[in-house]
Amino acid sequence: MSNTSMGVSLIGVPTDVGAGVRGARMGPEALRVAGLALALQQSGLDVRDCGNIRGPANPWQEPVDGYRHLPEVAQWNELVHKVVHFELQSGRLPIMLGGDHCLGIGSISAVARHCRETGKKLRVLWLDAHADFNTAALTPSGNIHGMPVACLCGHGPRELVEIGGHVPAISPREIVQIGIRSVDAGEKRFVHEMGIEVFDMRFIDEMGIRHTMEMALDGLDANTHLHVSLDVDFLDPVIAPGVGTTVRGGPNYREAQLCMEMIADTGLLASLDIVELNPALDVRNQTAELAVDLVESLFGKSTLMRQVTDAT
Ligand code: B3U
Ligand code: MN
Ligand code: MN
Repeated sequence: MSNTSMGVSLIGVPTDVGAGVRGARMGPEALRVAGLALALQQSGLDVRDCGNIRGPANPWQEPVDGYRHLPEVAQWNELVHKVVHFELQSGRLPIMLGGDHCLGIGSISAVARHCRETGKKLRVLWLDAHADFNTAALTPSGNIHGMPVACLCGHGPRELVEIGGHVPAISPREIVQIGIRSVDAGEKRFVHEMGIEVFDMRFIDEMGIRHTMEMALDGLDANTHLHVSLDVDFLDPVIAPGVGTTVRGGPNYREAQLCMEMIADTGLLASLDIVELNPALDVRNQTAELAVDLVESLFGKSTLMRQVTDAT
């Protein structure tokens, strides 16, 4: 390891305005209690906990014109965009502790802006049970955590699509989805129409997680900024019950570990979201502890075997 350790910044975003179930607002604290900062320090990183962003309360209202809480979602995402962009400009690796997945709009628009400013290529790995590609016309719920990928690709309300000033914030070619197993009918058509690369659970079942990750990570080079957006409902609910919208049949512990280790092996991880953790639905903080465990692997903690092999 080099003598200047990499700086990572934890950014707590305690809100569930984009979700249909409340509780993800407690996600940042649950991750802290599970020892995220210490685990990263022990991986040799220079960790700064920036504390929590403060934003509007969850008004807990019905959807209006197909969107629930649009003004509040826009405010939170504007704040996230600013903080994530600032940390990237400061040369640090931002880890956004959600919060629900609507916050991916602010986070990833900031990452994309940073890539444009620095001439980097962007690859987003969207690890999720859901495609999060709904629009006001397609959504069954009005919950904006089901819409961030569509918004980032330019399909959504002006307030969200224009965050960061570049529309669309990302191209569908820059994102790869992994672990998908719950997609609404209209959403499915739209995902195909937009040409998003999706490695769903059927693909993982047939090809295995190793081959899936090899394909998802194909074409990266030293100039690529790799962003991971980890929706904790990506994981099988047997190991990760603390999420608002569980979908059975997700990656198990070993598959999830290999997924993280293969991302770590690229050496290109440059920003991360951990979202949708809902401590109100968890059992003894086990889902937060699992997330910390996986994040350690994502930052290169691997088995003794691998270290011995590397050294020879
Ligand atoms: N597709 C559904 C359900 C959903 C999406 N993301 C989550 N749930 N977490 C919707 O409401 O858009
Ligand atoms: Mn999601
Ligand atoms: Mn999800």
